[in-house]
Amino acid sequence: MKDVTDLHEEVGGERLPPGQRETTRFPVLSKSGTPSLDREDWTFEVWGAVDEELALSFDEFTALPSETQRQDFHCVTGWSRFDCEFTGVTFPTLAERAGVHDDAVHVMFHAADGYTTNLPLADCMREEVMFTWGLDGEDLPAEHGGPLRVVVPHKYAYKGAKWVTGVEFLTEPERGYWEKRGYSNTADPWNEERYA
Ligand SMILES: Nc1nc2c(c(=O)[nH]1)N[C@H]1C(S)=C(S)[C@@H](COP(=O)(O)O)O[C@H]1N2
Ligand SMILES: [Mo]
Repeated sequence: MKDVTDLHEEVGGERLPPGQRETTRFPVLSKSGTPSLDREDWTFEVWGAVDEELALSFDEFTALPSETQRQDFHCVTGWSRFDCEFTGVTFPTLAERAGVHDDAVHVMFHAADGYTTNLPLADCMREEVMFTWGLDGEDLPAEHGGPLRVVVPHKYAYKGAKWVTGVEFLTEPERGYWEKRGYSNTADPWNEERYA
């Protein structure tokens, strides 16, 4: 299994980012409760600055080349959960499938509860940015974003959309739900970029 729990070395930081405490629990943080989503009646869409707009069923999505990674998870409210095992498709794999245009610079993730979150394309084109449907060998629980969520272990967890149903490739930066409401747009845990 690919282990990316050492990515803090890239920024010269400790494994536990400053101001965080480690927990073995996995708290749930959602702006408005858990939407009930049926895998049989679920579509994942890719649109914007791409060669091929996609609309994939859950079976089609999970048939893309997938892998399991060991990752740490850092919540902006101050807890970190080490050694999560996430199974899914990496962002670069999905991007390659859609064919991203040269003028794309930014990405907006869209979720079934109306949540959005944004990242520069360069922050997404990393092998540890994943669309995941499995946690610790089980289906990803609904409260943690099942059927499918995003994980972005080099950022605070609000950059990872639970219940993700779409990705939009943008030619200009835009802000998502929390980024418009006072959370940091950049969200680097080792630099404690929590609030804007
Ligand atoms: N769709 C959606 N994704 C979301 C959220 C949300 O409210 N809706 N909350 C974000 C926030 S603020 C955090 S800290 C993490 C929490 O993930 P968890 O509930 O699995 O711990 O999900 C992020 N992704
Ligand atoms: Mo959060």
